[in-house]
Amino acid sequence: MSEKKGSELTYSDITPKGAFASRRNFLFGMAATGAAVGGWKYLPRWFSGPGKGSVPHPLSGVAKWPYDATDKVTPEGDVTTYNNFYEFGTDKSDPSQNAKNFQTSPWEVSVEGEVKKPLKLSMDDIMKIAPLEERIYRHRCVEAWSIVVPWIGYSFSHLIQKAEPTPKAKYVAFQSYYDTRQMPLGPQAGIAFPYVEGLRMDEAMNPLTLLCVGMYGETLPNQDGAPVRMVIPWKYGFKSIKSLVKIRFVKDMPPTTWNIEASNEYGFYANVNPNVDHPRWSQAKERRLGEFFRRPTLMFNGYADQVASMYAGMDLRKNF
Ligand SMILES: Nc1nc2c(c(=O)[nH]1)N[C@H]1C(S)=C(S)[C@@H](COP(=O)(O)O)O[C@H]1N2
Ligand SMILES: [Mo]
Repeated sequence: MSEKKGSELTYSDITPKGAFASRRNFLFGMAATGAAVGGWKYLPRWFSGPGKGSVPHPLSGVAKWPYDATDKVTPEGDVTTYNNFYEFGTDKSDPSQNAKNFQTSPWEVSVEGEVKKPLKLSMDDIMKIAPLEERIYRHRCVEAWSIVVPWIGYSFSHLIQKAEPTPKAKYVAFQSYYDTRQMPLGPQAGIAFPYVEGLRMDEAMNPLTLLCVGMYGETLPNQDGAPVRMVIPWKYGFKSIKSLVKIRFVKDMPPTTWNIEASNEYGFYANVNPNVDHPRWSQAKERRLGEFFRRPTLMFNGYADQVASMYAGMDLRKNF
């Protein structure tokens, strides 16, 4: 195809998967030269039509982030078919099957609580808060499997700044979408919904904490948390809450789904820690999807330089 600037791309440029790869590389190359940032657009999910669910579509003008994990990126097909998203079923293959018709447009995220500026954000609003970046992060599930994913989003701190938390805000509480009409398997999952999570304010402000709207060059597939999720790469995967609808700034440590279900197994912090075993299995190693041999798990999932100082003086065996 002929080369166009990110801002010149039109709907007709939205191409099937294979043909897209070359343009994706081109766009990231452009961003690296500093030309494309700001030209991004959130393209509506029009092409599957109402009632048929939504399918991922390319995101343009995504800048390259300079601190990527250098591990081999996990094949997209693994990341989109091996999921935890209990609202759509508890088997790893369930979400890709059962989230196909999940309606994610229109979408609204409510930002509330201890803030000077409560917000009701549409996806278009969310896409405008900060320029999008592609960030390759390692992602480690508490179940000892891991993936390496090129996520698309921006530091959650940009949204925090927009909401202007008051000095009383010490934690951020997150809540996922939940509706049994769209998630009929939810009641059988054995855990309470809506799914809730939380971060301490400094964790939420850490530049690694990503408000995520896409992966592999496109908007998020439903099974990976469309249309907007959190990604917190130094914590076990269950902290990275999907399909966000509520962000509440609060005074006290908020309840979190897996801690509610089994507080002896899942703590609030959930920092990846090879030295603290899960009561039922070791956390020393992990299986990277697509690989055969297990690899050692790294402290803070390899992000210690960026995050360890936030936990200085804390007993990480107690605060697991
Ligand atoms: N709403 C919601 N968010 C969720 C979950 C879930 O069941 N429901 N599972 C969590 C867990 S345990 C993991 S490992 C990651 C998986 O994200 P992925 O499927 O995109 O790899 O999502 C997390 N976010
Ligand atoms: Mo997980």
